[in-house]
Amino acid sequence: MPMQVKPLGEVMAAEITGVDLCAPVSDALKASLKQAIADHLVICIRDQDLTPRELADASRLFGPLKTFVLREDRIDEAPEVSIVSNRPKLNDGKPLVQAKHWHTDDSYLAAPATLTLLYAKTLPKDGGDTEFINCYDVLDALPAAMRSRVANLRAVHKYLSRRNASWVAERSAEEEAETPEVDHPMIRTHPLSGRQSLYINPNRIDRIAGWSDAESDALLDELYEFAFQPQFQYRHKWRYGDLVVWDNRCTMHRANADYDIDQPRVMHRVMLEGEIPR
Ligand SMILES: O=C(O)CCC(=O)C(=O)O
Ligand SMILES: [Fe+2]
Repeated sequence: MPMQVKPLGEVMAAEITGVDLCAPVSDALKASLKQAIADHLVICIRDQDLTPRELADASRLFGPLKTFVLREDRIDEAPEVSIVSNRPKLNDGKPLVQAKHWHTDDSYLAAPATLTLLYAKTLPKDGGDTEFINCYDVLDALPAAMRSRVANLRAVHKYLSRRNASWVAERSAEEEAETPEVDHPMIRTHPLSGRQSLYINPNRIDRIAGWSDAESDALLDELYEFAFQPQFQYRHKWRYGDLVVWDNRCTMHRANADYDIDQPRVMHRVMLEGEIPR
């Protein structure tokens, strides 16, 4: 069956069917998958049955993989795959929804992951959706006065930022040494599409480079309030077999915490090698 692409909403995201990532993938199919990500920012490849190693191999179709900073979350048989669970080892296995505030992955690094791949292993009966924001649309809709204020600014991103609202795992000394603070432009140009997006991360942005905390807070609060509007969002309802791939360069996401946390939710996750935001 040939690959089919069907948009999942008005804002972004598409469903891909007719693909088996465990079978050999031709160059043409690989190119079509990459094109689908460029066109839709988030894709959901349905009906996959992937061991961690198969997930890593499938992810490599999109580019070289990285290993996650936090050692504890890595899977032994495939170190590029990490576990996102609502019983995280790093919280002593106690129930907790990770990543429940808006963010883009990895922005505390100099070269954040371009794509993230998330594969559903165990899903709650209802809910546990992942929500996305289209940051191209956010920038396009930003009032001109606000856009000109952010035009040449850089934001300081940190693993544990002053403004962070999410639970973050403690790092070992080695992990901490790998994650010094960095700064990135607030308007980012996607190297493939050439389009600009608002590059913000409410979890990890500590302040605007060169600005006081108070001045930074005022502008960041305003930008976040604008960016979080529903017209920029897509909400993914997971099914078993879903492999969702998103582009961190032009989207944000969060795990929806509005479900019965007594039910386990476990995802396998891979990130692609990053690039320096420009
Ligand atoms: O669990 C989710 O829905 C999202 C987790 C997340 O933020 C990530 O894997 O980067
Ligand atoms: Fe994330």
